[in-house]
Amino acid sequence: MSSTIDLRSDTVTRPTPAMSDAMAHADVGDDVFGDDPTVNRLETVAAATIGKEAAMFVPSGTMANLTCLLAHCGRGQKVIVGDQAHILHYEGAGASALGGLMYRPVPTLPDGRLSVTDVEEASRPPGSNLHYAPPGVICVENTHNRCGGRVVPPDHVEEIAALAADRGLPVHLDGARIFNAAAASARPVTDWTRHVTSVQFCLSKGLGAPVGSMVAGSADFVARARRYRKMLGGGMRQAGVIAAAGLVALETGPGRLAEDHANARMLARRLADMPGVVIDLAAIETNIVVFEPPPAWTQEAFLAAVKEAGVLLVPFGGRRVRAVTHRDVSREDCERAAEIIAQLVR
Ligand code: TLP
Repeated sequence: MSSTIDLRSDTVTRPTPAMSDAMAHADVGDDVFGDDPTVNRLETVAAATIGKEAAMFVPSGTMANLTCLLAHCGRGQKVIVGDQAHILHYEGAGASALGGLMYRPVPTLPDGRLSVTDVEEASRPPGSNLHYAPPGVICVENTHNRCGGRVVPPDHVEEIAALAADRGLPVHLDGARIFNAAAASARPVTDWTRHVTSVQFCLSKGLGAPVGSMVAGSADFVARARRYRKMLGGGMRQAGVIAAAGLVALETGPGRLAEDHANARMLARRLADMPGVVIDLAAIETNIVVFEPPPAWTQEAFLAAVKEAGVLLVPFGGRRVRAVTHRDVSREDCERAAEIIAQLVR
């Protein structure tokens, strides 16, 4: 048993034996020429699973979101995005730095939904008024990372999509953890994806693959996104080696997410019992646990102390810290992490 319990992210999982085996024996070709059979199979399976016409394998969620924004918008257009969105906070401003796009943040509600009246305002067509940047795309996120893994309900996505359709705008879903949303609500992922024009989801988060994300949408859209993937350096040649692990992740990952969610709930309940710890138990819906250490601790001192004691967490804005459960931490690991934190704050 490893002595460190790594709860920094669900991105830290190592390939399972089945993934390693699939990677070692992957049938490969040159994916830039379109002839890597394993990548092609992953793209076909991913498109069918997510309910879209076509899909494209990309190295990361960040590149997935960026190819989508570039494929939806032209220079000088607005990306309407929640003010707590991953796209806004953690993706290096790629859309403005590389694409000449403008992020137009709108308020995110505590449960991860967007303020619809603000989206309405931000997406208004400029008409003949030359002052305003024209809107290019509206982005939603699910599960919502900075809101603590909240599940954004399908009817909210439907509402945003209806508004977008009125304005002739596409909707992009950052569904890095859409399978967690599906598992937590016992609904198919298509309950969300059917409302959006494009979606990205990560193979390398809860699903447990070592690398990779998928972009999905219409065949025309994905063809456009492929040009941007190449432009960004994401044409990966014998990528079947990693796509093979992605196929295993897609097959075996969704079915076990409930376990991560139960572990997160257990950890959250234990934290809620610790004096001074600030946590909203009602907000724990999936595998993300956000909390504040007792006031006697600075965030830095708390993170350093838990690390010293063998538990890795990450800072998460303000005084908040984040723990994420995943395939490589067991129930016992999570119980031990709770015990370690309890002893520290006692
Ligand atoms: N999120 C990472 C960090 O960047 C914070 C994590 O540990 O949670 N969309 C969402 C909603 C994400 O949470 C992430 C990664 C991405 C996109 C980007 O994916 P990668 O890391 O593959 O570029």
